[in-house]
Amino acid sequence: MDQGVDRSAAPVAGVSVVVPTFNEAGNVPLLLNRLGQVAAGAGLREVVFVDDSTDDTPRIIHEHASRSELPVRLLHRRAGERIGGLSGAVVAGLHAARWPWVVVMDGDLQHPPEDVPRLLQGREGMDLVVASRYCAGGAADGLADTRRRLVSRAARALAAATFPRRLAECSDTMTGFFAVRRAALDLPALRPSGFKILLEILGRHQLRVSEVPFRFAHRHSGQSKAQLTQGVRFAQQLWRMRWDAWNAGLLRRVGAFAVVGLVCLVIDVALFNALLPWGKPLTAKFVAATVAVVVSYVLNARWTWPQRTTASRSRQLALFAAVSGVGIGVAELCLLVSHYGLGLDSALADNVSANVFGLALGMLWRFVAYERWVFPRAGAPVQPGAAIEPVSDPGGPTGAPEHGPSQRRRRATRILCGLPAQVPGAGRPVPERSA
Ligand SMILES: Nc1nc2c(ncn2[C@@H]2O[C@H](COP(=O)(O)OP(=O)(O)OP(=O)(O)O)[C@@H](O)[C@H]2O)c(=O)[nH]1
Ligand SMILES: [Mg+2]
Repeated sequence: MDQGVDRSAAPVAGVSVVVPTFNEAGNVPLLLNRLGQVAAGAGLREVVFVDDSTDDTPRIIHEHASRSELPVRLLHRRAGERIGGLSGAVVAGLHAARWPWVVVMDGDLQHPPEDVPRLLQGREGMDLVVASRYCAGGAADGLADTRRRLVSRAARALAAATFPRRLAECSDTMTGFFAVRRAALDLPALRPSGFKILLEILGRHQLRVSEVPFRFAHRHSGQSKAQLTQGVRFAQQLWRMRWDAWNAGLLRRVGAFAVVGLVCLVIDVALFNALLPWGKPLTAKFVAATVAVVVSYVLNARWTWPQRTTASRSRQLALFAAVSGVGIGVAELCLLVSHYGLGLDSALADNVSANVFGLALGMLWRFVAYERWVFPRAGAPVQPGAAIEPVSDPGGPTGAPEHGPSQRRRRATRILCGLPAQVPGAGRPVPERSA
């Protein structure tokens, strides 16, 4: 899922601001103005509008970009090109952004630009900083009415129940206001759809997350685009993410576990037979089984549960051996029940009970026990109200990798304007791109 993602802490440098817009002509001028006022202090280097508007928002962006303190870039997606709606727009913006950190925020001023510096101050040592309405100090005043508040609460509860480990501690998984270290994201792994891009990001990555409280303001101008159909999309998104996580993870682990089991069986049998000529079959079996358990531990730790590290390898190996021992006990128990309990004492019956049922149940026990106790999941660390430190602003690009959009998305987006930087040290020249 997040393979190939750079986990090192990138040097903190410039910031791109990505703003998805859909008919926000009445908000763009004030948004640019207010962002411009905090730009220098917060290290903002560009604003990327990803616009799906059907009104004159693109024209307004053009007009006001020339007066903006910040370089402005506009990706306008025409009808037929608006892949993934709002979430797709944010992902397109993440692809287009030029700086190592990206702030994602709404274009209707419900996410106050004045909070951007504080949001970015929470990024030290983190991959993602969430602006939360629901942690201490936050407020959701701007949610239109009680119905919206209830829907928001239910959606958060459902998401937390679906991803108890990854999301439970993040107090606002539905917010569209966050800052993310772009190199920590595996953008092609995202399947954007609907309104909840943060949920998609959290559900498909293991990120270091902190939270900063903010007050969700009232919409400045224009109309909300949130509709009932977003609820259906949200449920579909949750289901798809859960399914993908389960499918990709569990099936792969079961497959690796089975292969390791086979390899270790071969080692066990081969070693036992190699040692038999010494004339000490009990010792031979003990040595062969011990070697097989150690090899099984090493291979399972490396292939089946590679991401699940532990503080103490020796303790983990001891637990692994104990679970394996119980697994052998399970096979013995099957044989005991069938041979002595049920009186099925033929060679065939013994083989079926010990080597079919016993082996299968033993394997099942071992897989579940390894998964749960020997190689448990760590869970995503979330640090609400993380330490706030002054933002550094070295003032130049850090050579952030270009996450160029896919060919398909390249065609689907067009940059209509790229204006020169007016912030000291801001921005590389923004190339014009056409579809
Ligand atoms: N590019 C793009 N932007 C969108 C789309 N839908 C909504 N937006 C933008 O996403 C942001 C959030 O949308 P809103 O309609 O304000 O949704 P909301 O904040 O959840 O709802 P309200 O609280 O009622 O405002 C705004 O900047 C919208 O203009 C879309 O399909 N494409
Ligand atoms: Mg809004």
